[in-house]
Amino acid sequence: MVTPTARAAATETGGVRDADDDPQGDGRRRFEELLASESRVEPTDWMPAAYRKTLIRQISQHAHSEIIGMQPEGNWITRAPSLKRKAILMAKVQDEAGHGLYLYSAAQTLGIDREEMFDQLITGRAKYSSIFNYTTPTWADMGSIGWLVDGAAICNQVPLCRASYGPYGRAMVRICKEESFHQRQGFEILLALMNGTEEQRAMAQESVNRWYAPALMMFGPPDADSPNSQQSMAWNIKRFSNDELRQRFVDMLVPQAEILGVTLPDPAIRWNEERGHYDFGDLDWTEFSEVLAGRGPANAVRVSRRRTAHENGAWVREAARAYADKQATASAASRASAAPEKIAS
Ligand code: BYC
Repeated sequence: MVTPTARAAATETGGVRDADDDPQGDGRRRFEELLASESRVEPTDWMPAAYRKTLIRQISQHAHSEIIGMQPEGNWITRAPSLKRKAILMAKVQDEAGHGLYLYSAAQTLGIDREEMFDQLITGRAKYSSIFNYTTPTWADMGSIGWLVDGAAICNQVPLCRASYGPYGRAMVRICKEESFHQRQGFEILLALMNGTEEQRAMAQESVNRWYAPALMMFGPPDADSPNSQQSMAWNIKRFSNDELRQRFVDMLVPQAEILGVTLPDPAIRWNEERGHYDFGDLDWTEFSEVLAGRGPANAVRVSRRRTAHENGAWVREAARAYADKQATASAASRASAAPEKIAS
């Protein structure tokens, strides 16, 4: 539900409000103080229109990523190699749905309706993480998604727990705890395969070869081509740049790959004593642009499945609305009957 304050704020100027409603500048001063003291901005605080808009953009894209992200793994629930693997995968996919719900709720506190966000997603107007436009042809892909995709998500999202917007930062705390379990289960799937037969080892390596570069692209374009980073960092939403986080991720991956016994598909990876980091090769940013433009291997199927699921769920939303209306009528009637009778004087 959108709060009345957020709704009023959002509808004033077609979705966002601006300095017009803060003529004395008190709201802006307080907002700047909150940022300077590393405090949280809450839904009822005044905030600049552009800050609200950026948050709605990032949080809704993040929510969509969680919901679309259920599809590549959902694909393997019926085909997981054992009952135990099936139960774990089902729990993980359910977690992603939960993450989507926390994030849609956080976005709603900024004055956007959930229906509007869903509409943007199913009509192809909203972005979601590029990574979910790749396919999952083998069981090893469940390992790579956990190890590489959830691993990248943790690198990116742990700093977001300190995001200046309260509802977003708080949602991220719980999400990160669950992502950490997801990352380990992916690592463990790959470890089991790497300790298996020659064929299983080859399957794990082939999958890592496909997921490595797209996982590095999850952090977004290089800093020089990232139009939003600087402002988002000044607002304490993002705490590190895209390239800083990508570097952290590679530094984390290399020793883990050694334990797994897989080779990261980048011959340029080597320890740089001077920088104290691993060097790594350039990524194919044309592929990234293609995926963002809707021309990745699975963009069309992801959005169309989401649209079908939304349409098939119409009766559930209708039933929930009818039930809520019935409850509201019943509680209004019981309040009316409990009210003391007026005694005519
Ligand atoms: N994919 O100025 P930039 C998960 C867009 S879910 C698509 O650097 P920003 C999981 C960007 O939106 C993981 N688009 O942007 C779930 C912008 O376009 P607009 C999702 C991307 O916002 C289920 C333009 O490129 N995580 O882990 O400063 C199962 C310029 O970029 C991408 C999040 O959403 C991309 N990879 O930084 C398993 C984390 N990268 O909006 C796992 C929250 C960039 O101007 N989001 N773009 O049209 C963020 O941290 C930031 O939004 C980003 C991008 C780092 C992603």
